Amino acid sequence: MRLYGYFRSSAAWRLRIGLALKGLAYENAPRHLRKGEQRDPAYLALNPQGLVPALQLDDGTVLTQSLAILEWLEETHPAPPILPRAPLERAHARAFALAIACEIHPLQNTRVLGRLRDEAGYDETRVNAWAASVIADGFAACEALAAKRPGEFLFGDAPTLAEICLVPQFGNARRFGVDVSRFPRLLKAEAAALALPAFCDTAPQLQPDAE
Ligand SMILES: N[C@@H](CCC(=O)N[C@@H](CS)C(=O)NCC(=O)O)C(=O)O
Repeated sequence: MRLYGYFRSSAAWRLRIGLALKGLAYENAPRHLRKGEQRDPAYLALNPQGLVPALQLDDGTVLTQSLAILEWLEETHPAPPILPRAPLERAHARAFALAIACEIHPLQNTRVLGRLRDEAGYDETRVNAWAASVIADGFAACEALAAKRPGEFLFGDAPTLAEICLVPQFGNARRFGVDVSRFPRLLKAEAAALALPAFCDTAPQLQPDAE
């Protein structure tokens, strides 16, 4: 398998975590987002959305969208599971993951911040403030969703899609200067996850393309 990603891409980090949890090896194929390599015609032929990650299987099939790929991984390599067993808990874990992947992350994505600079004339301070505020608002909702969850992890005694989305989003939160101390339940889940090699060994700064 070949993983098209970028060291700082939180969506690609989700997949690195999922692959590591499942014990699956892959070849790294970084695309430098700030140099625009996600828009190279050869890459667009693989993923017309011009986004990372994409996972190319050994038969050439290309999978896109991190959560769809993680669900595919769960279906094809069920052990260890990355979703709770009970249907209701699975729905809650998926909802938490989607709260990050659909409602927070897209608003601070490279191309959205680029449009704020190029079309709305935002300077760097204002761009970073925008990113920080959408992450902080989203994390406040996630903290409320998670507040009454017992234990270390959010949905049971092992990490699920929830932590797989949460930990990389914390990376973005800190990068944009969000005061993460406001989110104690989320921090607890992050700490539990980062104690595991699948989370800490796949961190952006440890990637071959890290700068
Ligand atoms: N919903 C997509 C999001 C993918 C995504 O937004 N990736 C970012 C990096 S984290 C990207 O490729 N951005 C490039 C750009 O905006 O041009 C997924 O979960 O895979």
